[in-house]
Amino acid sequence: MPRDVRIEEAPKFVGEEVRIKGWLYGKVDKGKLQFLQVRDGTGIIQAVVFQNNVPPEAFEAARQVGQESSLILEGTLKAEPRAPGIPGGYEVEVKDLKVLQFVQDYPITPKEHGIEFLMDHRHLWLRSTRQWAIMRVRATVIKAIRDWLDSHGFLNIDSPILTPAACEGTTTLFATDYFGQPAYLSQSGQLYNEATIMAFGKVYCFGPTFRAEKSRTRRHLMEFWMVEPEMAFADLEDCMRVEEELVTYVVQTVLRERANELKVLERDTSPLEKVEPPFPRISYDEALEILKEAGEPLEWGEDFGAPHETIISLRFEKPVFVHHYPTKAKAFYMEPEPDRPEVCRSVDLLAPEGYGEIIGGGQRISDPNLLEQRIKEHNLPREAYQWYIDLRKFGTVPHSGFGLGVERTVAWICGLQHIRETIPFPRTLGRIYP
Ligand code: NSS
Repeated sequence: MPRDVRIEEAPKFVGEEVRIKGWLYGKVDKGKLQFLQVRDGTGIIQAVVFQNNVPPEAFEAARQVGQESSLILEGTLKAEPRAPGIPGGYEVEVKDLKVLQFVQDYPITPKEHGIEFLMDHRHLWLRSTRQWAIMRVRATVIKAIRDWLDSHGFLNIDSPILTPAACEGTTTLFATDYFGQPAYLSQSGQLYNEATIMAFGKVYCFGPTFRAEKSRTRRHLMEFWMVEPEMAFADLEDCMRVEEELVTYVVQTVLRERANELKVLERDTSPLEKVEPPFPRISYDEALEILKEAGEPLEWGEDFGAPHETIISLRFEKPVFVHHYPTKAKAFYMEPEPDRPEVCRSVDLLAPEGYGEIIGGGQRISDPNLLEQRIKEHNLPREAYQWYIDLRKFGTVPHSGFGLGVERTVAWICGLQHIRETIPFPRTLGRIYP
């Protein structure tokens, strides 16, 4: 009996009789020899169907079968250095073949398609090697994040998605109806994390977050995934140290475990190989100097736009921390620097090669009176924040945390132009299909 084998395990089963279940990716017709490229979700392998080796109906099926037909084949697995595939170098000498469904006119062909067409066919586009490679990197990024945090004393405590109030600002919320009361889709779990660290010390939440920003850029999604670690008894420096270790672990894990996928993406991995602690640290003021030298001066107090981040990140080979932003440019909960309250203990991490911000975070206000004052200054409804103020009244401690956007991180590691390819079914401005 042949053994069911997944293509990614092919190297382990050379010389054995195998059965592979998958779909036709491509085909070369050489008369009595049909070369089928078969994918099964874990890779692509060449299946060689020779007329003299298979029953006549199996050979006829191989001749007729079209792109994305579903099929099951059996044969001998061989090492063949010239065979294309992922990983290349293996082929199946087919002894039998059964087609479950003959497909004709699969809409996505090897020719070039426009992006709108591909996005309309996202449900099918995910089958192509490039999208396949990106999703496999994404899965590894997510797993590496969890592995690192789980093994460094962080407890996974998830935060609610339906929330009564804003976290980052009210203009970017998706509102819904909660039995007659307004409710909003969460834009960050941070405020809840600040409650749970006082119960568990170090935590992280990891889930989907929602931003109703009307931004049509290469970096914005309406729905994206964010991991948010939060730590009690931690200051801005502690926060940066955790960020650089976590990001390094994620990048090195992808380099080690997803080399085939990065090859499919034609990613030059040399910049990624340089990612290791310590990352350079510059202040907001120093960043303004860089922008001035680059001929893109910015008024002190303004937050960076994507072009500014690109200029700064291109100056460094590794991800770069920009810390101590102007207090007025950041959220109400940022701890002001005691000797210079016009700047706060905030930090963004900008990815190299022009990618820009992948993490935002910093140290939170721990004094209840200062927090109340800030809530007032920002015109936020005090009642909604009563529980958040309570946290500063019952055993307050210095604490810090950050949020890393999964999709921006995947875009950088994969070397993609646009964030829309980093999530299976992207929600962008003007698109919620499929
Ligand atoms: O708005 S952030 O900068 N920060 C927060 O939400 C904090 N409350 C996180 C925290 O300290 N716990 O967003 C953090 C990251 C940001 O650096 C991006 O990588 C990503 O979340 N992000 C996005 N990715 C894709 N699309 C959109 N619209 C988006 N907004 C933020």
